[in-house]
Amino acid sequence: MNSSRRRFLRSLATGAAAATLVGCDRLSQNNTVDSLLRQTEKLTRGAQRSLQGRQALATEFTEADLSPVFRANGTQMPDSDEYAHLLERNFIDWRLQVGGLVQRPQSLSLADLKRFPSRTQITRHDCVEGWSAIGKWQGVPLALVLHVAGLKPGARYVIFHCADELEQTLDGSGRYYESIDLVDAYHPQTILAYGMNGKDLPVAHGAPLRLRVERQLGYKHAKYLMRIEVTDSYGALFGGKGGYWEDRGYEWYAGI
Ligand SMILES: Nc1nc2c(c(=O)[nH]1)N[C@H]1C(S)=C(S)[C@@H](COP(=O)(O)O)O[C@H]1N2
Ligand SMILES: [Mo]
Repeated sequence: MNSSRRRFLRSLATGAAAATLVGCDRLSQNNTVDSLLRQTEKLTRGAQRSLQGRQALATEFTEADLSPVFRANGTQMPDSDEYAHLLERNFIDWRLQVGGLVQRPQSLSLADLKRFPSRTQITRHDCVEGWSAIGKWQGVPLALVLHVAGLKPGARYVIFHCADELEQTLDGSGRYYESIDLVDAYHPQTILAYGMNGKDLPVAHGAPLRLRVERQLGYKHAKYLMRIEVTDSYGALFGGKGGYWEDRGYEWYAGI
């Protein structure tokens, strides 16, 4: 259970205990208890609201709403020999590594991922650069992959390591990566997508696999996934801010 959910459940329990006290005159006449009850109520409401806020679903659209053109942004073809070889063989040799704070590290082929139950969703993608597009995405819920791997105690974030260097550097510091917390990781619309608009995910949009994390802005939706790492923090990775664009000044939580 993640910490915000734990906090929420704890506040519910406190709230319930407080509610049973409300009927007791002697106690409610006491000002301290009274203000305590009011505070608890406020806390419960706050926790509930923020939790519902994070867990609410993004709007889903219909086939009729699909954008005729879905722009590709950032990397549109990773510039490495490794990626070129994977693409040449139609990603037969590609594996998604799942490691870090997990009980059972995984190495999953595209065929493995397609054997999981899949989810299809038509959503609007919003890029900070000021454009949006509606697309249909098919993939495996991240929650199912995490369930198979099994989280270890201390797990708080999921890091997505990508195949592309958006900024070409000698030390590899320009490699694209992203991170989300467990609230988003277990959100029902958070999927590892291998299909777009009814076809295999095109190279320009992140083949063979990309993240869809529908409650957040475009740059969180890491393309060209190679490795998923479960961690207790993201501070030690790259620039320490949790993502390629975050390291260059963007918000880590890019909620929409
Ligand atoms: N690996 C990788 N993921 C990435 C990017 C990138 O350059 N490399 N660009 C991000 C940005 S800013 C956006 S808006 C979306 C664009 O997705 P699209 O090319 O499918 O439109 O991917 C995001 N994920
Ligand atoms: Mo973007």
